This record gives sequence, structure tokens and C-alpha cells, in this order.
Amino acid sequence: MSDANSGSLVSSAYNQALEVIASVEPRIADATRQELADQRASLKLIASENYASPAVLLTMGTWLSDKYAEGTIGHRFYAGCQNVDTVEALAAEHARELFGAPYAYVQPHSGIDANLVAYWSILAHRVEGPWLEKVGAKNVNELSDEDWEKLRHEFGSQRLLGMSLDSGGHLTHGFRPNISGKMFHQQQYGTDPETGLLDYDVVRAKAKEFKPLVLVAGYSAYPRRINFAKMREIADEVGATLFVDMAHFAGLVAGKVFTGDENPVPFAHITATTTHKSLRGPRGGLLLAQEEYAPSVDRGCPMVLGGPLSHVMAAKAVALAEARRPEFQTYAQDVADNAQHLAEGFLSRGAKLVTGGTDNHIVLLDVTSFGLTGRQAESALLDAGVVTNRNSVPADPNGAWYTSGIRLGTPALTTRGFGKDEFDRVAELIVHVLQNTQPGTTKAGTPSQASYSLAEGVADKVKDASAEMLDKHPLYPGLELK
Ligand code: DSN
Repeated sequence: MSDANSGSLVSSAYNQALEVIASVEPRIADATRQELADQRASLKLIASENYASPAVLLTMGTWLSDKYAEGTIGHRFYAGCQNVDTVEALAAEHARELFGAPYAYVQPHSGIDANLVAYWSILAHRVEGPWLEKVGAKNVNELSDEDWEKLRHEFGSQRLLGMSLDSGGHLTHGFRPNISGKMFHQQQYGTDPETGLLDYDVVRAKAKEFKPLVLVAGYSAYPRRINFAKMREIADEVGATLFVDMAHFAGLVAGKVFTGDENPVPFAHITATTTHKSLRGPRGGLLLAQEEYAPSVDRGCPMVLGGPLSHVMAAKAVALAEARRPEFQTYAQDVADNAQHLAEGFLSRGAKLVTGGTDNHIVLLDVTSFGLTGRQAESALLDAGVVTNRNSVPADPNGAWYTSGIRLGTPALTTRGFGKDEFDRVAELIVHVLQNTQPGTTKAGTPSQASYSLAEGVADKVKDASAEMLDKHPLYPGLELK
């Protein structure tokens, strides 16, 4: 980070801002201060979290927030959007340049919003457009009631094939309880029950049988890379649109760790991502698309989304500018290398990992060998200052709530400067906690999936050991709050 992005300048910016906030609602200023203290004092291993730079964070706290700007650059439903146009155009330009994409849309407020815009765009481009042409209408307002009902039926009968949640896919990839599982006829592909790996022949066979309009590739808990050239081949064979959700690994694409067939952007018709995970920007989403999908994606707001968050688009521009710097490539490589070190740290201590390892930023630890559910492991680790999240493993016997896994990611601690030795120590500490955690029982005396007991003294010992590493790698060096 540059000098202006750390140290005394940042301290005075935040101290003054917190003073202003405290003059209205001191409890919010206190909670904000406490959050920094908590983040500084814990091992943040949630795979979808990171630490954005002060420049990114500060960009979000401005009056750009006060402007409505529904529509697109130069084509807004409100007057006075000239500065928002500048902001959005810059963010989109950085996104196009960073990812080598013909088109970028930076308005989505989150990853789920971005995915919904993608689905709507695919339906608009592949179903609505041809339908309107067939009946000779310019837009849906010109349709008779009868044709309108037929079009609604066409929309509702489309098919989507995505990765199942317990294999590492996301809720929005066709999980039945999610809107994506209801707006489409859905089917899911899983991973190999033995290896936990994606089997492209199985995906191909399912796609040939099901003939989806949308083939979804991407994950939020799969610890391996995907060959997107193969996924595109499959999509082309069945006439599907390939949609890639790279929310988790966008930083590894931006940082040129995932290149060639592992870079989804040239292969997908539409690629979506969040901006706050491995990409290390503000909370939000963005879409990249091939030219043919650009006009429908561009109508994301107001057809799917509420008005863009102009202050967040500004922060996206700042974060994407940071990601275009050479040091981001070093960071991204470190994220992937550190995941290897973390995985090796577990394997060398006899722990079981889904797929036997990792080649991205995620390590998925199967905690059943410790006799625990994911929920029990997550809680015990939190007691010891290790922040993780429980996650399903393939064919999870404990379901999606209690789960059998703990998902760990390296982006955040890599931002703090953790390296090989620290990640090995992190694995050691986690194994120590889990080996000293016993599953509990319910009030009725039956085995509980939630309660647990952590042996006395373990939490403090682990916190002390973590503090040594955390102190060596301070979060926001030089930032001192009053
Ligand atoms: N919340 C994101 C994650 O943790 O992966 C998915 O929505």
C-alpha cells in the first residue's frame, strides 16, 4: 500500500470521521471501533472475506451515496448524473482492462444480484428477443394478453444446470429453495463421490440429456480449479449459454494465477463476480459479458436491480485500479501458495480434506474424523479466536445447517502478510482445537449436532499463539484509533 493509504493520514481520516459519527450516534462509532479491534485480534479464515484498503473503504463514505442514477451511463432516469457517469465509466473501464473483457457492468449490489442480472439477461436475449421477433412486436408492451401469457410460459419453462450446493456450488446455481431453483427447471451436477473432483464427462452426459438453456460453472466451496474451455465445449454441444460465477476466485483471475483454460472470461458468455472476496474491493458485484449479451445486461437496472450505489461503484473503480497494479499479481500468487501450505499443514497432521487438497484459495476440512459436526467445529474455533464458516461436504450426512465441514480461505490473512510458516502454524492450531473439542448432548441426553465442549485452557493458548503472528502482521499498519 502507498504511504497515503496507511499510517497517520489514514488515522486522522478515521478518527475525525468517527468523531463526527459519535456526535450523532456514539454506539455506532463504538461498534465500528470494536469491529476493527476484533478483526485485528482474530485469525480471519472465511474464504469469502478479505480486508479492503483504506482508499477503497474511504471511497464508500461520501455524498456519491446521495445520488439516484437508475439507467446506464449517459442514459439515466434522473437528471444530474454527470459525476456518477464518470464514476461508473471508470469502474467499467478498469474491469474491462483488468479482465480483458469486451463489456463490463458494475452496478450489481452483490454477487446474488449479479447472478440474477445474468439469468435475466440470458432469458431476455435468448427467449424474449426471439419471441418478440416471432410475433412481430418491438417490446413486451406491444404484446396481446394472450401472447404475454405465452411469453411468461416460455420464460418459466427454461432449464438450468449448475453444481449442487453440497459439491461446492452456490445457492444461486439452481439450489431448489433458492429463486434460481424456482425460476428455472433445474438439474444439478455433483462431484465424484470418491475423489470429490468435478467429472467433465458426467457434466457433459447430464447436459446432453437435460439440454439446459443455461450451464452454470463456478463455486463457492470447491477447492479446485475448473477447466472453462471444457465447460464451454459442453455448453456449445447442447446450445447452452455458459454462465460463470467467479465470485470466489476473481482475484486469482485478476492476478493471473488462473490463466488459459482456467480463466473463465474468454470462454463464458457472461461472467459474474463479487468485488469483495479475493478481489479485495468493496462489497458488491459486477458482470463481464461478450458483446452479444451487453444490451440485455445493460438493462439490469431497473429491470432487476434498484438504483446503483454510486459510492460503491466509485470504490469498485479504486479497487480495480489497485488490482491492475503488478503487486496484486504477487498477492494473488501468494493466496494460492498459502492455500497449499495450509492444506499441507492439515494433511501432515492427519486431517481429512475434501478432494485431498487444494489448487485455489479454499481448503475444505472434513471434521467428521474429529467426531464433530461443522457447527461444533466452527463454534469451538471461534472460542479460540479462529473465524471460519461451517460448510457442507459432498453428500453431507449432517445436511446444510449443521454440516460436516469447515471452509477455510487464505485471501484475508495473505493480505495481512501471512506466509508459509504462519499457515502451517494456523493448521496446527486448528487441529489442536478440534482434537480438544468433544461433541455435546441435548437436554434429553441424546447426541447433539450443535453443543460441544472445548478443553479448558485451549482457547487461551491458541489465542496467545495467534496473537504472536497477528502482531507481526498488523492489520492497517499505522492506523491508530483514539
Ligand atoms: N456468502 C458467500 C460465501 O461465503 O461464499 C456466498 O454467497
